[in-house]
Amino acid sequence: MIDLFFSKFERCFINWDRSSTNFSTLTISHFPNLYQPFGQVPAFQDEDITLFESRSINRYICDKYGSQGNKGLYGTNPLEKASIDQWIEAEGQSFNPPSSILVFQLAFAPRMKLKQDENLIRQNEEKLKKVLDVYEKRLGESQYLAGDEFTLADLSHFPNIQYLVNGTDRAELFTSRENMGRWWGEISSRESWKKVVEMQNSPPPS
Ligand SMILES: N[C@@H](CCC(=O)N[C@@H](CS)C(=O)NCC(=O)O)C(=O)O
Repeated sequence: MIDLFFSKFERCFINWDRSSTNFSTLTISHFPNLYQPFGQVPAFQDEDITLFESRSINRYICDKYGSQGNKGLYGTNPLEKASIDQWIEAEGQSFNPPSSILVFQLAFAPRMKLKQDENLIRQNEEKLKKVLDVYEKRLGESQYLAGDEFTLADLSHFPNIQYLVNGTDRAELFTSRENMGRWWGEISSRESWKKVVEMQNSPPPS
């Protein structure tokens, strides 16, 4: 059994039975710092190891369990892996900083009844637009970020885009760009992603 702890707010975590491709959510009573040194989520437990940092967790799952699923998700040779890694890094270092601020300010702050910071929103929208111009060019050259196959590089962008497209009024940041809109339409209609969204929208487990 593999546990992906997703919340220190007693919300839920994902319980993955390795003998199948099924996931289920469970509630945990607490999220001890034991699992994640910064006290954040996610953390990942597999047998006797515990990992933190979402992108490292993703790479580990692909390397260790690739043969049970999409074998090419994290590439099958060093060059493919490097091509995927460069876009995972672009996500972590260029895309995530402005987009995660926008997710918090636009999607979460209103739900948490927190005041939105208009300056921060404006600044990060400008930053994100510049990053998306680079993505738009790239997605005009290949079907997916790392080439013509769907990979972990594309997958790493799902969560923030999902929030911004479906949980805020800023969808057009993505959908108004021709290549980006085509790419998002394609990847977000994958059955596996639809299942994740369904789980995310379902009430917390009791
Ligand atoms: N770089 C870390 C970021 C972890 C992170 O920022 N987690 C957020 C949720 S997405 C969190 O736990 N926030 C609550 C807190 O910091 O108290 C990763 O990708 O795993």
